[in-house]
Amino acid sequence: MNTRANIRGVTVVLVLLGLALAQQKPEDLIKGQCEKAAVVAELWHGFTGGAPKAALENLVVEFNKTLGGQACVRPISQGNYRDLSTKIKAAFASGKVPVMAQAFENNMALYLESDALLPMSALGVELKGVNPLFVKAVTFKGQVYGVPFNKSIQILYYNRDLLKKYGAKVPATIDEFVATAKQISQGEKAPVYFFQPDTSTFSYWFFTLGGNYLQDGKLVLNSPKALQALELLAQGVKDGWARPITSGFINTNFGAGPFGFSTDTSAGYSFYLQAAKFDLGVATLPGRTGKQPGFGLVQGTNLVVFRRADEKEKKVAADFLKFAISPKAQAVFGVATNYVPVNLGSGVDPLVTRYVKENPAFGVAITQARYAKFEPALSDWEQIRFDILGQAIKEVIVNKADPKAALDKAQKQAEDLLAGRTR
Ligand code: FGO
Repeated sequence: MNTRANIRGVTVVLVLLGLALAQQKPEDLIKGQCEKAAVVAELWHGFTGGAPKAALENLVVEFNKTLGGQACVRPISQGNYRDLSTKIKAAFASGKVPVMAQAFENNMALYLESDALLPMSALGVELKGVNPLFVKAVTFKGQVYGVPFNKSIQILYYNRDLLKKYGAKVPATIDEFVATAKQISQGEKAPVYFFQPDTSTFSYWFFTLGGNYLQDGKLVLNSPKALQALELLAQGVKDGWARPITSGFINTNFGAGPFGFSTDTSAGYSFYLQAAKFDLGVATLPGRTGKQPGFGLVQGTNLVVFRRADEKEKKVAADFLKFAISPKAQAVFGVATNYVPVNLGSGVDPLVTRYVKENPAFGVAITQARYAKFEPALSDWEQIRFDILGQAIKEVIVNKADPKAALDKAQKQAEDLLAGRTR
């Protein structure tokens, strides 16, 4: 063969190899693993793509390898998180529940109202080594009903290039944050704090200003702290330093203007990094004082097991849950996604320690997780956070409604809902 034919030959081999590798997508591998399995344990999730979905699938591939083709876990995306809980509620009605699903704490409270979840003790799943803060969140009436799996924490994202241009340092307090955002926005003639006018973003400001959603066991949405948090955001828009992002994720809106800051989930990191045409920085959240960072909202979900599922599937699910919260699995998953490893043992895994050194973002999420708050685990909270409080925030930020009136209205709507008057 002459050189050219040789090169052509090599090219053909490389192309074929490429095709073969391309077919080895985790999704396809799982299909193969489940092909002849007698037991298929479905895991319904709310990841739609990117690093989180891929990392989950990679974990499943590794787990399935240990089952030798007899049984398998099959992850099924049901859309986003809210689509997921809607589909699960529909599955309750139709009777076709999966064995496993992702669930927020308030989803768990709802599912528990119909006694739909198995306690971890019944499955022989122990949560030894799991961050107690996350364990507490899945504990209802003294029983643990799920394992924390993909738990995120809000962090501060910033544009290092822009900060450099204005000789600004990373703000450590709310006052510094507002002053810096104002300074840069004036220079850029455009608002540089990107935020989604929703309950997640609001919760960072609310918690950091000292707010609490539950007061003496009662849900309060219109407290003075809530008003202060909402007014601060509304003022930011009025003063030209805060830009509301009303559709899509912040990382899909970088083109909307100069991005300076956001206060967003750590799990967004891989998406931000991919979309950013600037030097992306991350830090712990600005605090009320300089003494400690602000409080980040814990989001992301837990894995739960449904009582009504097939017994053989439950056994596979139990083994998968044990695997999913192991220090190694959490280290691999956390490094890939910037979710906070739920197992404290992951911290000593060389994968994590090396990664923290090389990728400060991951270390920031782990540090910020020490300053964390949860939204209330009320069974009606999902509806409240999107359709009542979330709506009120949008009314104020987008339609310029009066903050006090909007929160008072939200409080009334929530009370009516909780009292069963509007269901
Ligand atoms: C999301 C949602 C809830 C509840 C909070 C609840 C329901 C919030 C917030 C509403 O896993 P997290 O931290 O982050 C998600 C992850 C996987 O999709 O990556 C984030 N992501 C994805 C694509 C992208 O381009 N950029 C990006 O950042 C994604 O947000 O969860 C945070 C966002 C929201 O979904 O709009 O949790 N949330 N509490 N959802 N249903 N119920 O009680």
